[in-house]
Amino acid sequence: MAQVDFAERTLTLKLVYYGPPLSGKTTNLRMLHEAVDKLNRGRLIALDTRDDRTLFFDLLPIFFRASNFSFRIKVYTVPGQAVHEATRKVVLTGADGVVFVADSSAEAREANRKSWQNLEANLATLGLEKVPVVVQYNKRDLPDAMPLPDVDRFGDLQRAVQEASAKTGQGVNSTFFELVGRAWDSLDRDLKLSERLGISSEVFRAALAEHVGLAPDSIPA
Ligand SMILES: Nc1nc2c(ncn2[C@@H]2O[C@H](COP(=O)(O)OP(=O)(O)OP(=O)(O)O)[C@@H](O)[C@H]2O)c(=O)[nH]1
Ligand SMILES: [Mg+2]
Repeated sequence: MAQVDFAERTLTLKLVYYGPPLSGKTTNLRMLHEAVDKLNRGRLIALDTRDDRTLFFDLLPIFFRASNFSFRIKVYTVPGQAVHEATRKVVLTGADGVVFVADSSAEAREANRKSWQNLEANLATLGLEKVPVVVQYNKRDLPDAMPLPDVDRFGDLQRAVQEASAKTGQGVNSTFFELVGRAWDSLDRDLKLSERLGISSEVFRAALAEHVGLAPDSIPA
């Protein structure tokens, strides 16, 4: 759950990139790191083995101010490999929002489904069933990417999905915006953030856009 300190005027959000092995979670974080103004980010911590598989987690801290309030966003990735189940649970604890990075290839269908089930089970165990989850279909650039109408919507045919080719950065920022926006809306419902901080959702989104290198008018609705 987000940490809000009304006296100190700080809000800390925890966001987690989840998904099957090699779907591109760490790549999303690396491209996000590139996109964020140097003044608004901390060091990207990537803990991987020699073959680039995430061993523990990655972390990118992002911070910015809006209306005299300090926002801190801690963005994590989990390791996708099955063997790291305990780590995934620890990283997911206290999340305010999740991006599920699915692999667009037809061959990855089963791996996507297994990871989705694992996410749902862990969210339930941690009491996080209401946390917003944004689904991203990554690797749209590869020839074996499934056409969008054919991709798994994980039990909700109306579910919106984000398209990305994280390797080139395409779709990375818009996915992040969708997630942060939905995390804000969800916390606003629970904690009356807009009212208590005197910051509207639009002002929050515009300040975020300014600091992660997107013009406010290009933010997806
Ligand atoms: N063609 C293509 N390759 C990608 C894309 N995104 C990631 N990759 C590649 O896929 C491989 C795995 O990417 P990672 O970001 O390390 O995957 P991960 O989800 O963090 O993997 P784990 O940490 O093991 O769970 C790397 O070789 C990336 O360069 C993409 O959009 N297109
Ligand atoms: Mg990784």
